[in-house]
Amino acid sequence: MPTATLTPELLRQMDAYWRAANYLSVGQIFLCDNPLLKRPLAAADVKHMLLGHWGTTPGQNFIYVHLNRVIRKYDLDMIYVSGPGHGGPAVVANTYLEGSYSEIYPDISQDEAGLRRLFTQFSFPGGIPSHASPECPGSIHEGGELGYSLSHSFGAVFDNPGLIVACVVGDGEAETGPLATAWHSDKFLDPASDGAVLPILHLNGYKIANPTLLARITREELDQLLRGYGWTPIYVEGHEPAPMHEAMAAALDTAVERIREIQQNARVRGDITRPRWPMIVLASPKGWTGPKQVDGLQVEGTFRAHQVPLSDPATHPAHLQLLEAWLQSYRPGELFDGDGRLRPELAALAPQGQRRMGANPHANGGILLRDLRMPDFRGYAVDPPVPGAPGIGDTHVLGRFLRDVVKLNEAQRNFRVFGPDETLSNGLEALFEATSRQWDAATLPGDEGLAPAGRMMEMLSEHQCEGWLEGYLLTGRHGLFNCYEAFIHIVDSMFNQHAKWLKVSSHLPWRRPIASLNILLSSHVWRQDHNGFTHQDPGFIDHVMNKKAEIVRVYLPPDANCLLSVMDHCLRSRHYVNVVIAGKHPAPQWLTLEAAVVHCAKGIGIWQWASNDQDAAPDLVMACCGDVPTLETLAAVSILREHLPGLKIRVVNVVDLMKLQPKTEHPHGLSDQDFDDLFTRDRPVIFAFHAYPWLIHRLTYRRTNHENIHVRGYKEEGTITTPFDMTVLNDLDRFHLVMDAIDRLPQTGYPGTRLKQQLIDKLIEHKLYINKHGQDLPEIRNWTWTRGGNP
Ligand SMILES: Cc1ncc(C[n+]2csc(CCOP(=O)(O)OP(=O)(O)O)c2C)c(N)n1
Repeated sequence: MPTATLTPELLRQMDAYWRAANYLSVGQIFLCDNPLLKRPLAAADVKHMLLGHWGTTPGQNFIYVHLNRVIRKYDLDMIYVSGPGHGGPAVVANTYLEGSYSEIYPDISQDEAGLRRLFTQFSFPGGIPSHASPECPGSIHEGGELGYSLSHSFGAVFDNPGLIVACVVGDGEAETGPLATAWHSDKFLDPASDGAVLPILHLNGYKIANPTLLARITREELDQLLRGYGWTPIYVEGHEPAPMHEAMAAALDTAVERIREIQQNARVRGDITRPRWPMIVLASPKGWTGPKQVDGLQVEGTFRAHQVPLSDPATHPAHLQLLEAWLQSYRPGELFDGDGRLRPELAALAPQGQRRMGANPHANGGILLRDLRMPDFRGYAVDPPVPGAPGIGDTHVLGRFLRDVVKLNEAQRNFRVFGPDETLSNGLEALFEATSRQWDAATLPGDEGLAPAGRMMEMLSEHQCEGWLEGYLLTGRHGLFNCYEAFIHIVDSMFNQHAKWLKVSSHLPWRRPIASLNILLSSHVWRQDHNGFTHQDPGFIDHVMNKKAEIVRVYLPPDANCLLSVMDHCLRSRHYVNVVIAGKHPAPQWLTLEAAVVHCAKGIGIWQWASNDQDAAPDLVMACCGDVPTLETLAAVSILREHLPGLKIRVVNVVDLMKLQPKTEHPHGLSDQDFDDLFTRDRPVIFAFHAYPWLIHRLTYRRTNHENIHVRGYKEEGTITTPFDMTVLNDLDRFHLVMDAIDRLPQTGYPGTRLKQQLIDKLIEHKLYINKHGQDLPEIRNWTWTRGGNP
């Protein structure tokens, strides 16, 4: 429908700018020379290896030039998220045209030589990847793994009231689980204190080799779907450039004005009705403006346009001709001067300075990052009168510390806690003393802890929690994701992508470090008594360990004071993924605060107070990592010291799992000498571990004493049973640990054999007791550390 949004002159210029971006995109995919087509295109001008995605690119170029117009018209603070990030040529082309690219990479200058390098570097060894990768200015979202664009965008606008994220959602991407549920993010946005997300559903109809679902349902169904998610769609549909420019300009004006109106209503008039935010559906041909037909098959407007539509122009003269005609169809002579510079009247269409989406500081969050104001964690310490004194549950103690982190940073609004539905269940109830769960949907009398604005974000989608937090961190803020240990696996893949982003960006000097992604795993494998087997899986850390050592950290604090010390460190750290595993159930407290601080600083250490090898080499090392394994180890040590008092036993506790790796593999790793000092070169080591046992072997296989390291951990035995029985099922209990030790210590002789027989009897007694009483033996429930049986 014709509108008067654009003057004919502006329409002509915007179309030219779009053609320039398309020209640069095709050039990036195909050319290594002759960037301005000053001479007829030759086979030698074409790259040998053609990699990239054309299909999505012209649509994204179209969106970008139109966003530039509204940024200028309304002076918007806007960034661009490319859901189908494989349209990398589009974001590179546009940031190049607006000048932000050359500012960061002066070698890719705005002239003919720069153009040649721009084209050659794309998807080329030593060059840049084909996605909206960290190398690309203005990007906070690589879009390689599809599905996270909307949640990243929402994360970016939380507590950024002036920011609008224009988020291009691929219609294929929209089929993924994470994206499908991300539409609901609109119920978690506070129009008063957060910014806005403008989703642009790019309905180009196809994925790699299939049509997309959203393009093959009726427009009415699509409309109902989007409205059902709470959005107000505005449709822009067609393929003729001129009416499409008109329609897109009008749609964007409507959307921006509606966003402003919603924000005004909330901010000035205090209207807290949940808004129906605008979004745009852009239905345009896949591979728009590209070759219509290749080798007799339709390409434009089909799935065949997805990647490189001309397979090998360098060896295929007809394809070379098609490529030249395609490039010439953009009339580069009208767009660039003889030196390869964008003509000034076109360059003037781009926003200026930091308003350019490639130069917006929100997309380089480290620039905006401010330190958290941190309470002194020592003020939250528990004070165990003796090692092993009962505690209320470690995360409950941590909750008080986090509550005050929230309070102290209320004014600078740069800290949030994310979780699927478990912040309470994970023992962080103290947070509710300081803040609420942000919730913009309806509330009913009797609801608790919900408010239009709050520091906690809870939606039963681990994908949203992770994605929101990533977006929040990438735009320069801080946060924590708390999750049941078993279900963090749901975001294994998102963790991968974020870790990759961190690795690559840490090597780009212009990208400043961002706050670490902190993941607190509670309700862990050993204490899922009421949920049973489905909720028992400690394998996330196996997965985490695959990532670059410079990025990942894994902590298993054995008690509340250690947890406080670890979390204080994590919240201050930069550019890591920190995984912290902690219990929420009442559990013994081992270390005073001072001892905990020293222990956590070392990351691993001998617990002298539990050992008796001070005056001689140990006969045995009892190592533990994790709260429950630590308890079972100390209980085993007390049995050994009582019954076999001649044994010299060393207790080693591991908080920082990375200490076990060689120094050459991880910056935290112990040197071989230090490792041998702790674990000896030849004595048996019984290692009780929180997670799957093979991880410890994987980390220590190069160590001198590896052959003698005997690991007990979770071996996929679980059900609803008592806490102690969970350890028995997996041979991690104190009795098995003692028997393991005896088996490796022939010098224990007959007393050892006799003790072993007693413990076998004990295990039978345990089974009979729990089957009858439904709880653990009193001597297990009431066990306390008595210093090796000599209180
Ligand atoms: C999670 C995920 N699964 C599969 C792929 C492989 N893949 C790359 S592009 C693509 C199709 C994308 O379609 P759409 O989102 O509509 O993007 P566009 O058509 O604009 O290229 C697929 C399946 C991927 N990148 N991520």
